[in-house]
Amino acid sequence: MHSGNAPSAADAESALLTIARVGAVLSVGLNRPAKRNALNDGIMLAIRQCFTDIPADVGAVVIHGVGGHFSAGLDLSELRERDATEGLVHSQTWHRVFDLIQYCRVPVIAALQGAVIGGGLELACAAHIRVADPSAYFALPEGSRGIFVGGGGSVRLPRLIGVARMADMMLTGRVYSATDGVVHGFTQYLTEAGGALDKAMELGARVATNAPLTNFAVLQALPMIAEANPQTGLLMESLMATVAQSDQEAKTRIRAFLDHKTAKVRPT
Ligand code: 1HE
Repeated sequence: MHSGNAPSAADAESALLTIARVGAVLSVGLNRPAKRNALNDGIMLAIRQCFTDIPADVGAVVIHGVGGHFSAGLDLSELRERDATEGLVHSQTWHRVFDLIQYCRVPVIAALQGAVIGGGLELACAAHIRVADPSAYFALPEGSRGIFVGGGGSVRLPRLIGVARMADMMLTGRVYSATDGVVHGFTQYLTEAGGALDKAMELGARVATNAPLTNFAVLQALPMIAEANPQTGLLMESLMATVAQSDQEAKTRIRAFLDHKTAKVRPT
């Protein structure tokens, strides 16, 4: 359990995930530390179940790795047993599970430490915000294992770091440090040692207070708009802006600002 926050009575432990509620934030821990949180079929099913059943009063999810690592990626011991057809089905299953994260009703924040490798990096890419501590490192050893990414990495990762950087990682086995990771777009936050989970929980608590329509717009509309042709995108933006600002929540919040009852924007 992360420091400073007592879990509620609704906390649940399962073998493959640790799940805890801290206020409006659901903390989800990958829990195979002896295997560096390698992603086997069981843990993928547990993630699918967890993200299918996000309680209505949860406002953000933080996903992290139990032990010193986020995830060593695909459980390679399961790969040995798959033929080509099973491989396709497996990859598409991963796509569906990670889509549940990307298109989650609430923001998902990944707290990263240690190995963020292969499928572990693909999982992290499906989150909306990534926070790393200095121990985190990023790698795609698929190239040296004779395989390819299969969890949406070739779609999501180039949008963060660019195709050339991803190709280099896969071809040469290049490993990026946490410091390089924040510079090159793998993550948005770099914390002090051991601070990723607490920072992610702090961010989770904050984003959970946003107007639900704002979070919807950022999670569901923004990525679609960014991929659309400009004219379609601009129209979608106008429609989304109109829906958001006509919501009572927006009116209340803007009134609070005009009445000097809410925080101003200040430089950091
Ligand atoms: C694993 C896995 C795994 C560890 N599958 N069992 N991913 C990789 O190619 C990364 C492979 N793992 C490693 O390079 C290292 O294990 C780590 C850098 C992550 C950690 O090193 P270390 O020294 O802390 O631990 P370790 O002793 O190597 O591993 C501890 C145990 O975890 C050990 O098992 P044990 O029974 O001997 O104790 C390891 O075998 C086991 N383990 N990683 C299975 N990945 C949808 S496509 C996605 C494609 C990919 O993700 S490819 C990348 C796969």
